[in-house]
Amino acid sequence: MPEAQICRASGAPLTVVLDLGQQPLGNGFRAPDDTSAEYTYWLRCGFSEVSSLFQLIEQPDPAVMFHDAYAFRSSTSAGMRAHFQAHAERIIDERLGDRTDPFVVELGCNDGIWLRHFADRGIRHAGIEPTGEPAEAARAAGVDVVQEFFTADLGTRLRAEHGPAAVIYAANVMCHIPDIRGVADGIAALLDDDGLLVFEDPYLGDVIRLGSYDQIYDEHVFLFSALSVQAIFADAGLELIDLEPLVTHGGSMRYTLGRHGRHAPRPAVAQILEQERLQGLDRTDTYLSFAQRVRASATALLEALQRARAAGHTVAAYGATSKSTTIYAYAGITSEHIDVILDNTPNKIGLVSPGAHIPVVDEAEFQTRRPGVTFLSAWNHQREIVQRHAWYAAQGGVWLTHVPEVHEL
Ligand code: DWN
Repeated sequence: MPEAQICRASGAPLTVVLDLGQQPLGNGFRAPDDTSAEYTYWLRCGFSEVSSLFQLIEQPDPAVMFHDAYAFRSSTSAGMRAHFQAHAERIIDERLGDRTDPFVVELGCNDGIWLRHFADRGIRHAGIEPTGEPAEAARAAGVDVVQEFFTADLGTRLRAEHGPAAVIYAANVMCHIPDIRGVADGIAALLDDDGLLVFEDPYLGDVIRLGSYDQIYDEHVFLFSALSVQAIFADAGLELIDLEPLVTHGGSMRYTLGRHGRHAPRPAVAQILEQERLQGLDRTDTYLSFAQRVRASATALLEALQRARAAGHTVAAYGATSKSTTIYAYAGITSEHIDVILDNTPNKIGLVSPGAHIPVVDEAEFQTRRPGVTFLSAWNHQREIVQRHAWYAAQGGVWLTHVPEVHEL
């Protein structure tokens, strides 16, 4: 198992700031009758003040996590479909309008939620997607897929075959790639001289502010801040030219970079870098205090679920998320505390959750089961889920969340 006691970006020593113990794979859903030994790894986080990069010490091999039956599908959320459509249209209008035959690349295109809008308009593109079933779904949506991990070598090959890329995009992907320097080199090789690298990921500043430690799991080898992104891409000759805070996934940041000196950075760059220093995102002690809040949050959630049980309630979770795997394993939550997890992803239904082995059932069963208490494990989709099920609270059902602290909605 790859283990880094040194920072993957700077090579500087890491300080261990958070220990979440032995964990299964975040997306390691399995058949209820599967008795094979479950893969686990030690989820510890390190920090380097040299790069300001928050990262996992150990990460399972990418091939173990991102295989052909990779469970997550981007298009399960109507809110996310709208988010990616709006962004694709903005890129087409603002960035591609005056270009002749531009080439657009997305790293980790999953089921084609973003790139399908380029395919629909006949724009040359390539979706890089190593996992088989999501790649198939993207192809079915008309997307041209290259079924590989993105590397420096692939960046060079793509340029030789298709020419330079006007835009390289990645959503919730960059933070998954351990060889971040190799990726930066591949992007530098592929990007047009005035091209843009645009990517969005869960934002470290929001994780610290909200105590959303469930953003930490095997797939997220990094949680980025603007400070760390600036440090990572500097060696590849790229600089930050814009930053946009997003509400998606409970708090994300969209980073826009270009070749050094080719674009005037927007004022948001200096403002957010300064805000991050004020929040202490460049200091080890910030993460050591965060670790204490994480322990308290996990204990409070377990106790809330125990109280629900003691009061005789049936208990469900809403959303078979990768994130909740971290919570269940760290807090010691199992099928003794939660009866079922409701979810709308066809390939998760009928399986049990990683580690905790809680059955995943169709979200349509929410109406018939009417659990007394429902832990909103997909808290990042709160508005979409809670609004759609307004009947639940109206009939006395209780939503429970752990963000920003454990409380009833
Ligand atoms: O970075 C990642 C993000 C983007 O997606 C990946 N590493 C893996 C995955 O993380 P996650 O599983 O924590 O993502 P979500 O989007 O929080 O998962 C939501 C889950 O809830 C999905 O299984 C779908 C389900 N869901 C549902 O059943 N009904 C979601 C919505 C909105 C719904 O209405």
